[in-house]
Amino acid sequence: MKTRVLLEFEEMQGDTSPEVFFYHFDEKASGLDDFYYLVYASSSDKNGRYDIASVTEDSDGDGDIDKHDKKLYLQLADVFAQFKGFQAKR
Ligand SMILES: [Ca+2]
Ligand SMILES: [Ca+2]
Repeated sequence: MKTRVLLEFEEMQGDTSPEVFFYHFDEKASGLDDFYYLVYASSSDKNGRYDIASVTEDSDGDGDIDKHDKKLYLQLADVFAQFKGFQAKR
């Protein structure tokens, strides 16, 4: 199955540290509302270093879901956090 992932900043708790959302779509997705899986990452120190991820997918494709899968999402969130131009201006 081919998967597409959409990354988006969204603020969940109303603080100044946006969460990163990973929307997963398969090839049958009809639009942006039609994702089949959602992971979010959060920065507990609110410093753009992401250390909390919701339940994750088997991102490394080794057949299990473990801390390495979570780590990949967190690393991607860390990189995405540097795309300041994509974050909402307040
Ligand atoms: Ca937040
Ligand atoms: Ca895995």
